[in-house]
Amino acid sequence: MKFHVLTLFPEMIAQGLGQGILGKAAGKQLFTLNVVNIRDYTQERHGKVDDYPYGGGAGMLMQAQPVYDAYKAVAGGRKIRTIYVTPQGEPFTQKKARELSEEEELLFLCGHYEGIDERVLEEIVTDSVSIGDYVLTGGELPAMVMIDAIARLLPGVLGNDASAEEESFHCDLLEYPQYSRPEIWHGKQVPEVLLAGDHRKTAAWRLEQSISRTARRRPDLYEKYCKKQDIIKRLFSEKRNNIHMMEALASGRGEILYAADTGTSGEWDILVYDGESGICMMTAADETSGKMLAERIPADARWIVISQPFMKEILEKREFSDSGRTFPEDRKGKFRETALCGQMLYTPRETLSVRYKEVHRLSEKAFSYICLHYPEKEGGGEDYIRERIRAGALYGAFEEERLIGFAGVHRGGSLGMLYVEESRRGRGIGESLEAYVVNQMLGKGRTPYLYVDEKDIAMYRLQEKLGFYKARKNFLWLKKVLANGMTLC
Ligand code: 9D3
Repeated sequence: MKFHVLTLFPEMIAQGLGQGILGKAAGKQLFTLNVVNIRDYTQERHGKVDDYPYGGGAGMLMQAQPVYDAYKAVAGGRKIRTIYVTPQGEPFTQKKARELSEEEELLFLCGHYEGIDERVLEEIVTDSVSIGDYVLTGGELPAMVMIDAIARLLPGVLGNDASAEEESFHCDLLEYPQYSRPEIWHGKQVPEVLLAGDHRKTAAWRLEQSISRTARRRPDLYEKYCKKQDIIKRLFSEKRNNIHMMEALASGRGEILYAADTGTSGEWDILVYDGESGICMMTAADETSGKMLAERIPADARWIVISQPFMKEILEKREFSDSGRTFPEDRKGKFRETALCGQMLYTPRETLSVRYKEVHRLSEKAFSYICLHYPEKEGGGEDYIRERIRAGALYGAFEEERLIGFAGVHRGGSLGMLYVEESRRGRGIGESLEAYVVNQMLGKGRTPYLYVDEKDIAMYRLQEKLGFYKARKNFLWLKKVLANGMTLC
């Protein structure tokens, strides 16, 4: 990633981002930082870059010419995602940070005085972003805040362990209080439950603390959390059919885009979207509801999972718009059927025994091996595999240090990507790989579930042997295909 910053105070940016974790990451070339002094591009004699606003009013404005020339010096003829940091921008969020972290190059424009001449903003700015509702003296700190939040998402900046940790983070609630030695400080005792070493009781206490803290300090988040929990509870009555939505919501990745109990057929209208994986999940009470839900599918959805045949007709007939970030030239797409699957889940809380001992989390050394053997039809390509390795979501079976098979967790939360070399099959290695992944999921408080090709009887048998149960319904996966034939994961 390349960050460019246009500013009147270049030392501030270089100083602020040159320390600590980000300083170290820049030293390792995980990103580059190019700070440009707008004043270097003024055409006025005394380095002047500001003037009075037409129409009057307090203060000065930055003029268009120096800002534009500084921009041109960086961008040349290219089009760069250009973020104007301004109190009038959209709020900066973790979601925005994630979105911007996928760009190759970002340019931040820091305002000063009362702002910048609107005409230059119209020509160069792609996003206007604020860091919150309070008044600062300039855009330098906000730019640094945003670069910090984006850079820590780049591969290698925090290291593999930290990103693996992220998957278990309960993002709807605030974190619980933590304690370290000594056991008593200023007469205050560390809570008893944390000293007893009972993993389950500790987890329950922490969750309770998170909930009460969130209720007290962030009523807005607490309300969202309660709404989610209520829907998870209702989905529970048909757990096998609904586990994909329940897991998306419980893990914090899924958002409820629509939920209503129409109460006639026993089915409700639910639309859940996991923006991290681009997967949309839904059930509709009837065709009328189905059409209404189809209207609400986000433009950046890449996949849709359905379990009602009538939804297929509705979805395949429609044209969907695309957010256009990746293929700006062609913004229309249609959803096309890819695979019909059984959905299976593992409900016991007990971990499985892993008979084959040489199973470990994979590193990037395994990348080319996985690319070679991962079935293309499951879809994703090399970028997806690299992302999964970096997320710590892929595990391998080894024989004398040599990789002979793998399994993992998809971005949407389902288990999969199972492969064992032909010459090593029939020895329970696949079973052990899966058991290992199941145990990892259980350790994070997740319910393991997966999709099996509807016709793959042998795979059903293997899953049943491990303790998985199949949902009554079959699940159809649809993938967005754009007008120019491109697909994306
Ligand atoms: C008199 C109008 N002011 C707006 C409330 C003008 C003004 C105040 C502060 C213009 C610029 C600034 C400096 N702030 C930023 O550039 C800024 C900012 C902020 O102040 N708060 C939150 N996010 C941001 S992003 C850039």
